[in-house]
Amino acid sequence: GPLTTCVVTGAAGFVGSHLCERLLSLGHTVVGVDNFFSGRPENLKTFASHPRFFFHERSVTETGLLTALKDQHGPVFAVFHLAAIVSVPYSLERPEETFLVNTQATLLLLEEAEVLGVRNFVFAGSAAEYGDRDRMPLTEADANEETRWLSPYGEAKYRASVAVASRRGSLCGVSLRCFNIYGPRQDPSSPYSGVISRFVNMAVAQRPLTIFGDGLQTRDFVFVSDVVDAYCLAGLRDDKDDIKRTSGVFNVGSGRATSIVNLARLICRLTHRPESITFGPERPGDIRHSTANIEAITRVLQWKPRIGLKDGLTRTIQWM
Ligand code: UD2
Repeated sequence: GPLTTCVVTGAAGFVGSHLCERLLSLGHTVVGVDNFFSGRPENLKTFASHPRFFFHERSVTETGLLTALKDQHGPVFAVFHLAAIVSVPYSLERPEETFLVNTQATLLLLEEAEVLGVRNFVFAGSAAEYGDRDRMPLTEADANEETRWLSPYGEAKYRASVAVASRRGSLCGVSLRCFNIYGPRQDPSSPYSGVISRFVNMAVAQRPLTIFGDGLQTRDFVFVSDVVDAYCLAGLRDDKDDIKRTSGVFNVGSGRATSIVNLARLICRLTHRPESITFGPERPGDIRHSTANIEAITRVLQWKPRIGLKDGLTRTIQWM
């Protein structure tokens, strides 16, 4: 495809930083935005001084942000909007702020992008949009107005996803509903960090892995480079792909269920540690199961996950 200028919000985040790196390596110019609310400067280290990378420490809630970026860097082909309040527990404490950042700022950015002639707008959706469900796997239509969300985070992401996916104009909007993403740069230090970053961190430190509940709850784990593949397929489509350039929402997952206890055992094995696992109380607000149906993204974007769990864990362990 042609070389473009892309805006990545949340550029200093776990996924955003990997996306910037990939876009740069494909030859694109990348304008990164992050206010370091949860993003970390160290995530930018490997590409901060790249000649085609430009960084702005700003919030996506600032009006006229995209216009200012366009004035400075020229026409923008794609906006990858990953900046958000990313913590579910924080969203329960601060629902208004969550809707302001995760929903309202997205709607304003979307409007501005359309006015500025941006071709593709790709949004970081979440499996949290589905709330708690019994029937697996989850298909895109399973999140709807009847859904009972477990957090403002889930509802705010849902509202933004719907707005992005219902775009019918010159701008194509895609929401990628990501399941449990893992890989290098995922911060293991908070109690709400992803289970894989926590388990790998504990195993490497020779501490026991703590399972919340019976460990039979399942999740759909998808490696960060596979998620970056999906972002690029959605955001870099050009005119030649016009017939296929339709707005929509797509699950991004492995399509496989892994129980937390099997995950813990596998991480012990891959780090050559004896199985040292303890069980604690179930975490409040936890959903039981979560598995993605990935037929839609496979069909429309020809995306498929390439890194299996064992391979992805090995890479994460090496990074740690
Ligand atoms: C994920 C997302 C969250 C939201 C949610 C929607 C991450 C990090 N979080 O939350 O943003 O989209 O999905 O449903 O991707 N666990 C342990 N021990 C630990 C840590 C976790 O047993 O030390 C369990 C935890 O109780 C849960 C499972 O592992 O049952 C996964 O937890 P998580 O925090 O990695 O992700 P999840 O699915 O709650």
